Amino acid sequence: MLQQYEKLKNLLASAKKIVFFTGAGISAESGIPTFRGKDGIWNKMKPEELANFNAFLRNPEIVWEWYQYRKKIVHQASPNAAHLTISELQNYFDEVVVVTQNVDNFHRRAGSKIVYELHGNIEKNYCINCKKRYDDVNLPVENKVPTCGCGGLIRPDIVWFGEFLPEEAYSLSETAAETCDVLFIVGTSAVVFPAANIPYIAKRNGKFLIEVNIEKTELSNVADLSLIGKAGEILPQILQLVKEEKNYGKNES
Ligand code: BV8
Ligand code: ZN
Repeated sequence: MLQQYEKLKNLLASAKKIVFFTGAGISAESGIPTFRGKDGIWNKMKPEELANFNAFLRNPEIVWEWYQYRKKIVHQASPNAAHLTISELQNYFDEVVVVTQNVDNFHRRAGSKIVYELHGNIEKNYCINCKKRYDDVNLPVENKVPTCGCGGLIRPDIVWFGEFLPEEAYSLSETAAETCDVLFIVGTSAVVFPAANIPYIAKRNGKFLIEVNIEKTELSNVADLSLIGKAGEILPQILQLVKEEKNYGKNES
């Protein structure tokens, strides 16, 4: 472990490009419920009942109610130390790329500039008929389903089960995993594909993988370093390490 830690320190001192692959766990300390944890959303309802297109066609009111409820939680919450640390790390590396499965927009709200959202964004919507976008508007829902001028139903721009991921975001994420120096895996159970391919792509390309999670996951044995603890506590420690390494380098040169 110590040897891996030393390796991480040296890598961070020389790294130019780092990637953060994040899941619901990074927003847990902001009060956003995760999906599969003990108090996870899916424990109360089956994702198939809500996060899929047929459920939406069958029962658009329920699906809209669920997303309005989650949007309200997101709007009343804020990014936590983990999101803010990733944003601050942009001052110490040429490139910090965030590849997130989360739809809560917290990485952008925390100041991260390069964010690829593999499962969409809860602030964005579009018409299922003419595909017209209804982004960043507070749709007049009041328990009825918003409809487009063309008469089509408006849906959240979120990737549901059985739906393809946004092509550009996914291919940019693959490239980031192939070309980075270090990839952090933060707060994900890594069971949802193809998003969970990203860490494996980095591994296949010989990148150093660090996992940050409150418990072991499918990826813990794939990662070079698996740090058990809260993202909001561990990531600030990584930032401290980077500051020491980068300042030390400055004094030396
Ligand atoms: C696709 C949007 C191609 C909704 C989500 C059988 C039938 C149908 C499909 C499949 C199947 N088998 C496999 C599939 C493919 C399926 C899939 O992977 N299913 C899994 C569940 C088996 N994938 C898909 O359907 C994808 N599309 O394959 O398209 C295709 C096309 C046509 C036909 C066939 C195939 C689309 C997947 C996207 C689904 N949408 N969300 C919404 O958000 O409302 S998935 C959902 O899971 C969220 O997006 C979430 O981000 C994602 C992953 O979950 P996590 O982020 O990891 O969250 P989780 O709660 O699981 O874990 C939290 C972690 O944090 C835990 O490890 C916990 O320990 C940790 N943690 C907690 N607190 C902290 C912490 N860590 C650090 N600090 C803390 N404080
Ligand atoms: Zn329309």
